[in-house]
Amino acid sequence: MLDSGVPLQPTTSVRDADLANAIRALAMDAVEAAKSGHPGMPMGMAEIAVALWTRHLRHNPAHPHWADRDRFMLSNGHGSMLQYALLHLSGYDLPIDELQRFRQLGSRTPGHPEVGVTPGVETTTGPLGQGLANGVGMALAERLLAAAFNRPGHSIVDHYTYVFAGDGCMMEGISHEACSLAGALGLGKLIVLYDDNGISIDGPTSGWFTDDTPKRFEAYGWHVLAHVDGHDVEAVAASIAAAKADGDRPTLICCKTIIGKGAPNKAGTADTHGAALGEREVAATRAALGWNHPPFSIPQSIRDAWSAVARGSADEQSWSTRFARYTAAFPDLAAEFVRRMEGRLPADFAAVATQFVAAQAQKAETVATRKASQQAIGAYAARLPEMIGGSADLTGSVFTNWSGSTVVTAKAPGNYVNYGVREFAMAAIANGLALHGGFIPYVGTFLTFSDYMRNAVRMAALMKLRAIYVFTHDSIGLGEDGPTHQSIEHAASLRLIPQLDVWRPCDTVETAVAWAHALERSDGPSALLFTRQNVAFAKREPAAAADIARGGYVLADFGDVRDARRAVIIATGSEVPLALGAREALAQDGVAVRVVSMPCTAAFDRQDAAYRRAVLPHGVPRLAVEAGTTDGWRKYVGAVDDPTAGVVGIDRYGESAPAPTLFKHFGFTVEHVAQAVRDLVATGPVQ
Ligand SMILES: Cc1ncc(C[n+]2csc(CCOP(=O)(O)OP(=O)(O)O)c2C)c(N)n1
Ligand SMILES: [Mg+2]
Repeated sequence: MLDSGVPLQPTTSVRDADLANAIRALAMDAVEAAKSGHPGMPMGMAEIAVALWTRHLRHNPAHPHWADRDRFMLSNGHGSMLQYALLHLSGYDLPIDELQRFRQLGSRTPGHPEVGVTPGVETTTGPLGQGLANGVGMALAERLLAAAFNRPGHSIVDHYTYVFAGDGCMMEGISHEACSLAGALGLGKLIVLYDDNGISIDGPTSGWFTDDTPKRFEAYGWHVLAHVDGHDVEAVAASIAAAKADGDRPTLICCKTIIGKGAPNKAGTADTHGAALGEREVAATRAALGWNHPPFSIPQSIRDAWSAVARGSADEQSWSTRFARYTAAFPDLAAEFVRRMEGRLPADFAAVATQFVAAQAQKAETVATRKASQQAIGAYAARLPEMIGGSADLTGSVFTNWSGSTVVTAKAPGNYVNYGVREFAMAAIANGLALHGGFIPYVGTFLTFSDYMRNAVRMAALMKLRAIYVFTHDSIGLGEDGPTHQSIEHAASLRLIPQLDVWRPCDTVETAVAWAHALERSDGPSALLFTRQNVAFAKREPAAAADIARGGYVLADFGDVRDARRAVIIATGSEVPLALGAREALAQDGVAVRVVSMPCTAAFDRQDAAYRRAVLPHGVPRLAVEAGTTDGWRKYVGAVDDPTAGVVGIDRYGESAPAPTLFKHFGFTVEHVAQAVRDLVATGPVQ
């Protein structure tokens, strides 16, 4: 294995018990200081943490972003003090005063671990089960990156992914989705340590969680090490060694533990789960453990034994030496590896995108926007090997594949994942792929099933990950499948997620721009909403095309209508052609209409006030048209009691019928839109 030669086993006389008790003390004292937090899990997993962090984990506290470090994730994120204690003790830039400010405003020790806030935290956890799914994504990333970059005699990608998980993670459905896929893909370098303490918030889990977890994971095709004593450091360390020896299957190590171990009166009870132990129990715990040090005071000998600084630096150095040899042998590959890990697009990508957008404008094709999306994927993925696609068993409908797609299997690498019908895990695995580095994940399903993925989408936004969601069949326009499949509130509700860009493009050109924007963006995820049905190509001037990326722009202006009263129609996606049609119809009546296409409200909101004012002038009646809930559009058109503000939308569920019938039924016709404008203009003040 990739060994620097520095022994992992601590050579000092400090006992494992002292190492574990240092975690216990920091956890209970920090929770006590905050009067808030979860001491039970860190106290119960302390020996497991000692086994992993002092015997196996390869990481460099001085350089948390070293590319080939092992990844560690705390899926049971409520035990955040365990991770903060480990980071502090092993030598990360997380001084003791940060632990003293646990859970306080502006500290680097937030309530649950957050990537980007605390050095060494690899993913944001807290919503149970998702860290586990992130781990599946990380292990998949390692596998695929190794296949792409390693060469005989040159192993530059070769690390493990370790996950701590609790009963809550195992109960959550996403653990089934993610671990089932991990088994099918044979992710042998994924090692999960399960904190099997039989306790969750409501008490002993025997009343509501009686699965045979080892058998469950064996059925997934995992390597399972059952009945390990989670308080025996040697036993856990040996299990991890056995897990590493099985390269073909992910491993679950079921560690029997006692929650809150060390607390004489509360250990083994749910009382330790999520509340400070209290002064008396803390004192009793100190006495029981023989831990006679004041709060936040760790003896130097124990600090020295915990420190991973020398070992980590040596490990990274040994990797750097190997990477230097690799660079000499394969300079282009090495540069590409660095580029991908830094998340930089190739220098010519902007030109590729500009050219593709221009070509789509030239072709002026009328297609379904899901088809336009597939064309964009083909154009961009050909230049971006970091794009890793996939869908939740709807590839033939959502068109997330392209001519260069090769499917990932247990035996072969590729750039396309058949996630199966597992939307939530798909999104959380995508987060893991993005977090690992080296990949831009994009995943697809029907827009209405975005609800299944929602919290992972939210986590991607919170973590500012470059993940891309292809959500097709975006309205009643999908037709006969009916209301279960027809999105009504989904576009509006996705737009509520901060840092998520939601695009609903109207044609091939807007689709090409939306995709480019999603790929170029490095500070958050993007949801791309596409139609099942064809949408007429919208001709536009080059100046208008240049403004698409601003999220909202003038597609067709007021024009020359004699004696005109004026109105603005804002539309998105498949409703843009209706707006254009209404504009023509209204010109006959002496109403001059500007059509504003608004594919991305978030991007529009980021424009300066002058631009926004220029696109949506004050004092002109406004109508928004979108086949979805109306509330969100009030922000752009005006309040419900404003007679010059209107929305043509749908505030009820859809119906089963052919799409043209439904559009008519719900008022999405040129005539109805035109009439809505006439009503606004008639009731509005004379301009
Ligand atoms: C998705 C989700 N639902 C609910 C919670 C609230 N919650 C936090 S911890 C917990 C119980 C977890 O039990 P377990 O994993 O066994 O943790 P332990 O008490 O053993 O530390 C719950 C319900 C959450 N964090 N995430
Ligand atoms: Mg538990």
